[in-house]
Amino acid sequence: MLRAGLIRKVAAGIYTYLPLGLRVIRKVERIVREEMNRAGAQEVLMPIVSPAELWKETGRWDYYGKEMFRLKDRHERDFCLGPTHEEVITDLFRREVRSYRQLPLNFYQIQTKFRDEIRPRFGLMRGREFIMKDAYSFDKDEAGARVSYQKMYDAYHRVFSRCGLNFRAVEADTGLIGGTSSHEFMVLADTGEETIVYSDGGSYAANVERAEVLAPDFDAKEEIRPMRSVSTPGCRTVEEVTKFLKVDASQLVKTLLYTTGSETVAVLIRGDHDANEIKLKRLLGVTDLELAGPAIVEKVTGAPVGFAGPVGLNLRIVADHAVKTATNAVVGGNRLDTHLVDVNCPRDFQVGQFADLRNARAGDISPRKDGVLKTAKGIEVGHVFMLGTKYSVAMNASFLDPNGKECPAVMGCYGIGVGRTAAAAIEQNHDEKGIVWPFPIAPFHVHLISLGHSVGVTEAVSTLYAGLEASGLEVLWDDRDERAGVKFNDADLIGAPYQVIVGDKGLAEGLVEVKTRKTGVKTRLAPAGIPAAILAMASSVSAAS
Ligand code: 9G3
Repeated sequence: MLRAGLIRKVAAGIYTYLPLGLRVIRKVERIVREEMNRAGAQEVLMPIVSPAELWKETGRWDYYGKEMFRLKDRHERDFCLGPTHEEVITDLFRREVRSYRQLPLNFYQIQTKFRDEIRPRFGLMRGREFIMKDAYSFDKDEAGARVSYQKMYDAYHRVFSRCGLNFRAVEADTGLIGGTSSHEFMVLADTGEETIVYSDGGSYAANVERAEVLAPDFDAKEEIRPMRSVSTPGCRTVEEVTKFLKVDASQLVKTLLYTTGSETVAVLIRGDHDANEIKLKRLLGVTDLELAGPAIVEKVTGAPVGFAGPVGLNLRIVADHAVKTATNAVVGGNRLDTHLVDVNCPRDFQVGQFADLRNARAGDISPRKDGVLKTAKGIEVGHVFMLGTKYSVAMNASFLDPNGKECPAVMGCYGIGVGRTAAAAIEQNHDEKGIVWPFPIAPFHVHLISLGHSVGVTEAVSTLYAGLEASGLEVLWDDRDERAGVKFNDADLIGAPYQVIVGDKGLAEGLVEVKTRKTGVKTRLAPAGIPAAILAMASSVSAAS
């Protein structure tokens, strides 16, 4: 995006959209706007500066830290640059809506947000100032909210299909925003920050943060051996212990100590599995959770980090389901350079609660029993949330139901990262030469290259330009006094779906060259037929996708 002249950095995570970049952004916005309108949502535009008072009503003014960009006006009143607009839209609702007759409602805006991310990176992929389409629905009950949610879910499928993207809707965690359920829309790309798991049967897909893992069924074939203490000098990590004791990581049970702000909890996870802190937060009912530091580990286990174990540990112990079936396992001995082997639950240690506490991984049984799971990387470009009444209750945004009873609106919220969608399209559509724009969001459809400035070429080019534009194709004519090679490279970099190259040699035969950027295929055609030829090629591609 920098080399092709789409954006320019102004500060960390803050960018100017240059003409070419803005054309792409506007195309994504138009598709989003059309699909929001088609789904019955009404466009509004809220201010980027929002008053602290509203955020104090929901407790989020105090909950959020440095990520919220706070500022004061000349009267020293507190404001923030809106990182999202649940509070502002709910305030509008409570002022304007009185009766169930006015419901359902869905308001959306395409507007700039600011989140003072600790490490903005990868340009528009994770910026601090960014354009988001955010929508908020209000219904009289859960059933209505589910209808509003489904309308947005379907609209999001149309948006990302129309952008020419290969994406997947996956079950996702609702995170800090609260609410009952959510889906993320992931553009599949190996450079994606998110990990999704999906079943090869095709009916299950989830962000690994959310992906369910079925409890393994118990098959203790192995005879139980008596527990023994063994010396494991300097063996702290799974790798070191498995190598020293010549056992497989699945034979180990890791004891992870977490502090929740109110207690220290021991979490048992099989050695070859990864703990899922989002599942753990949900089980413990906390929002703040972190691994205990060495001092706490030493205090509660009597041993340094690396030797913690459940046997004789006087702490609340929760464990992942897979620990239940671990037989003759290896655990930390709660003493320096010591591990215990042939440890069995519940003979040698008791677990307060078994739960799904690990990350799903490739090869796991699909929770929908439709095959096994695979994993892929993705870029989150959209997120839809069933919010429920968290904000309407906090801000007393209610309506009178048919019996005149005051009821809190049941809400949903829905977001699309407009700039991130454009960046994700490039992640999914590029080659070593540059961008290969999907036709619907390409800054221009045709890159017209004139070789030299002969009268023949100049006339042919202006005729072609007019003909292409008249057929609805947007044309970028490279009329620079540059060598052919430079023009070809820049055309490949900018990535318009089709290139039309006009030179004296071809014109001598009454032909002009058309190159398809995606395939590199070149065809030589008579100029008059080129607009129709390109339209035909474009529609065959979109029909195929
Ligand atoms: C904040 C800050 C950062 C935030 C939020 C609040 C993320 C926050 C989640 C959402 C949920 C949905 C409507 C559009 C779609 C997403 N980062 N979120 O609420 F104060 Cl500093 O924004 N909102």
